[in-house]
Amino acid sequence: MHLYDFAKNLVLEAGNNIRKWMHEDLEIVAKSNPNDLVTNVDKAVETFIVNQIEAQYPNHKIIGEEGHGHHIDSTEGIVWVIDPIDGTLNFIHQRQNFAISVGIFKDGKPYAGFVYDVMRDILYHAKSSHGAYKNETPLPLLPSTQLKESIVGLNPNWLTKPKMGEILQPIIQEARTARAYGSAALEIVYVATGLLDAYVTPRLHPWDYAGGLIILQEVGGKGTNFLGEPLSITHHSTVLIGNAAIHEDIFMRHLQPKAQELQTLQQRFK
Ligand code: 2AM
Ligand code: CA
Repeated sequence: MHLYDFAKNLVLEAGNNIRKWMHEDLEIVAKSNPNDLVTNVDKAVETFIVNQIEAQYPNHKIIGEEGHGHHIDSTEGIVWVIDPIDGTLNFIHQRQNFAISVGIFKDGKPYAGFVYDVMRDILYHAKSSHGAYKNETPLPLLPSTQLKESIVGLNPNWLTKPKMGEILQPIIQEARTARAYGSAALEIVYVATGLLDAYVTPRLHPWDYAGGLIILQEVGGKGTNFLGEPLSITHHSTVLIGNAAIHEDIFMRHLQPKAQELQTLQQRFK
């Protein structure tokens, strides 16, 4: 089977498993802090996906949030970047508004991206240079918007952080309004489908954005870190996502003038 079809089926099957497993008792464990939670389902879904890939493609590398390949530094060959459940707090509290995110890269270049909104049964997917789809419907190229006429996605917790809050507040003040959905992967595909015009966040891991990024690029959107550099698929980063025009607008007027301060903050948020 073709790699793209294999990955697509695998993501859909993993979503089926989540819908089955979520009705059993959830075991919830805190990771780095009391609000950074993981469940037995996150781990079981990652194990399921990794086992299937390893059985079919033993030479592929796999980076997964729940413990796979965190040592991987080289992007040579085929690299899968996986978040079994993006939006774990939504999964625990709401049992909805979470996604499976999978990005596949060939020698560091985007090959395919999948973001599966499990409870709505909507698969956002894209193969590089072949366009992006919401289920079977092709997604159109994004229009250009300026910040003042735009909706910006942002986790409001960041506005409470002293230094980063000061950098982000003027962006939100200038925007038409802000929205938060609690799953970075979904927020990125919401930019790719035009529900949001931009998404800004000071700290994401590659598994949060790898899948969404490829979908975004296929509709002409842009994703970089706050310094305008390409997003890493092996290390975490600040993240600025948008249609090409608003990305430029936010970067040039709000972030680039603060590049020195952001350099320092970027270290802190690592
Ligand atoms: P998760 O649910 O897979 O942990 C919430 O605003 C979004 O940010 C979610 O996609 C969440 O992913 C991610 N996230 C939460 N805490 C994070 C952290 N400390 N570093 C990076 N990403 C984080
Ligand atoms: Ca996760």
